[in-house]
Amino acid sequence: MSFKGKAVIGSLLALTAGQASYSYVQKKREATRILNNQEKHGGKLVANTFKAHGITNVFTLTGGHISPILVECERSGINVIDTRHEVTAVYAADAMARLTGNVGIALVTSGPGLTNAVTAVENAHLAESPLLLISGSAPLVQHNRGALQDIDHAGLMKTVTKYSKKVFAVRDIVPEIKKAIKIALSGVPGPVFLEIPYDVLYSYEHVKSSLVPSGTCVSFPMGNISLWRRECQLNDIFSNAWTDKYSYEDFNDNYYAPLKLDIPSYTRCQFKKAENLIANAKKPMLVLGSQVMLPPVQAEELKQAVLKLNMPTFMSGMARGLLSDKDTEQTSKNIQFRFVRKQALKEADLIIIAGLPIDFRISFGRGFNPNAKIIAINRSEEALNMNTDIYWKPTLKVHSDCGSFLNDLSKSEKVNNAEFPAEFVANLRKLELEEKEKLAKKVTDAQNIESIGKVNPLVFLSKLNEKIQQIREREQKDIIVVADGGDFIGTAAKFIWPTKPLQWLDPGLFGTLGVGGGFALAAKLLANERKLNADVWLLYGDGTAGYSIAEVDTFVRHKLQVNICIGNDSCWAQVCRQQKPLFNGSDVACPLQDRHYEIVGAGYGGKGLLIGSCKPEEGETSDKENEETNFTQYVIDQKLSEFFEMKNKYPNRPMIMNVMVDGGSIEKFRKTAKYI
Ligand SMILES: Cc1ncc(C[n+]2csc(CCOP(=O)(O)OP(=O)(O)O)c2C)c(N)n1
Ligand SMILES: [Mg+2]
Repeated sequence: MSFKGKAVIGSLLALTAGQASYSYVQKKREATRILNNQEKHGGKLVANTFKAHGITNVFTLTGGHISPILVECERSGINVIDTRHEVTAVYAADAMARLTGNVGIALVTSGPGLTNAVTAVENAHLAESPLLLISGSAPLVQHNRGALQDIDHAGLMKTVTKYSKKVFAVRDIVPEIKKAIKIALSGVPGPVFLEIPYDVLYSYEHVKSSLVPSGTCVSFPMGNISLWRRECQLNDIFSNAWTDKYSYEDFNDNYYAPLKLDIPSYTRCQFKKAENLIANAKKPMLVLGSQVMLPPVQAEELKQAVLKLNMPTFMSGMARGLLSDKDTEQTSKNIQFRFVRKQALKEADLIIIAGLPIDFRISFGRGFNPNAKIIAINRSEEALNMNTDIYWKPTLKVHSDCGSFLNDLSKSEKVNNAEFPAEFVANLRKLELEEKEKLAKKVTDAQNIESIGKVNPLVFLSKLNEKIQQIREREQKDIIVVADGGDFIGTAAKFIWPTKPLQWLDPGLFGTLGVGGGFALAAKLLANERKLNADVWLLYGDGTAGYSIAEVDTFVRHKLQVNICIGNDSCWAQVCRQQKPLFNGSDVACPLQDRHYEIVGAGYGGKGLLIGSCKPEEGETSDKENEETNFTQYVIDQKLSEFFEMKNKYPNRPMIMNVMVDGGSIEKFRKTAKYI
């Protein structure tokens, strides 16, 4: 080798040695600093970041891997709400996000704690609900050494979230949470996931003493090398964890502050085009989906904007209740419609669809007037193009926050000066009233049918709605409804309708049974936190009740009155109704049995009431009185009064009303019912 070559190799070696010794000294120094901060731990950093992001409640089912977060959340005044199933914790975080516009938080333990939660995460994904799920995981220093629950959590969650990441060092905890929350709330909101290993969350002292052995029985040099590697790994996890650049104690430190969100906004050109389309329309209509409820525009501001736009308006998802009959009557702008969307879509010459993807909930765009101009507004570009190759063609696609666009449009002079001939609205109103009358007639007819032993569901639901209406008016109470089930729920949705925004919660696009316990939990907690005079009603199918009835225990422990009503037809009826005619009458896997859910609820500490008769089990005596009772409108009324008395007597206890309904009547009703 030439002298030059040797010189190059020599200097490279010297450089490497220099660097190695430099980093050795650095590591030594760092290690000393870590030793001086032995008790600090990642859980506190997590809690601080939550506080800085305005989080007041976190939902969980506990596990040793996440204890540091739970303890620090409680110490910093965040409500730690412990549930009976991880899926409930995530549903509750989802509902919290939908109701507050802020990110919802769920914390679960590693392995099965996380896998149990997956359904709820995908539910939030399809519902565009921003939540942050954090799970613990096996210690990094034990990775691939057979530790408990050592699976690839972040990999597992990739397809059901907007962002899924494993945190490898204490110094990354805060930046990763901030980034994840920003992603959850930006663009199209959705769930995000972080996996934080045990040794990133616990204190150095604990990790070192419990996980990093000081001796080895393997002989030199392998044993020593592996011990040295473990030490290095440990130092890496804690290196730069506690610097002077931020406060460990004070969550107001800028280090924890939220990042700026990225919200898509319309262009000037799109706005002008929309103004012109509205100005030239004769029969415009507005369809609102959940996205319109997202911040920054608040519900009240949006309501005023929609009233100003003054066109027939149809609300779905979280936008239900944005307008109520009362608002529209008071302003003499009778623009709220529920039952005639199909007819309106067929006849309108301008359809504005805001915040609703053109999916199955609006028949994929199949029924739109082919000659209508269409303005589609959505935060998702994908949604703006959905099914445009087959069923519909938008005239104007606006990739933007929907509330801001509608709000700004309502302030446009050109839009305000537009006048629409009254005929279109008048005709829709006539059809709407006809639909309402048809529904009322079905109830009247049902009242005349004898209901021995079982309760007629139409009569029951119209009575329940009457009672709810009275409470709204007499006691000035808000009523928040959570809907979880099949046909009984579909029927209930015809009768019970929210009169204010964010007062109706259902799973959304994923059609997930089981959301009830978690959704109701979040709704009641928030109502209490905001000191609202509000009742939460949880409407269940009997099959569906089985998924989350154990959460009655959670309601009891947290002193939350949720009013549960189970429409019990002893069947998975929605599936049965569709399966039987297609498969020669087969009802396989559909029948259930009469069950005393009111006793199950009471067993968990709630107060229960049975309405109608339940068949006795073998060897038990039958409930003669209930079996022979004719459940007329009057008897139903009495039973409901009994329920309301009990509810007033125990204001902090959950109530469970098990209503034994006549399934045949629901089946007949659903066959002829139209989609709301
Ligand atoms: C998690 C989940 N499992 C299964 C289904 C399929 N499914 C849709 S409706 C329904 C029946 C619901 O039965 P029930 O709660 O008793 O209400 P009903 O239709 O009888 O009123 C089922 C099983 C689903 N949507 N979600
Ligand atoms: Mg059922």
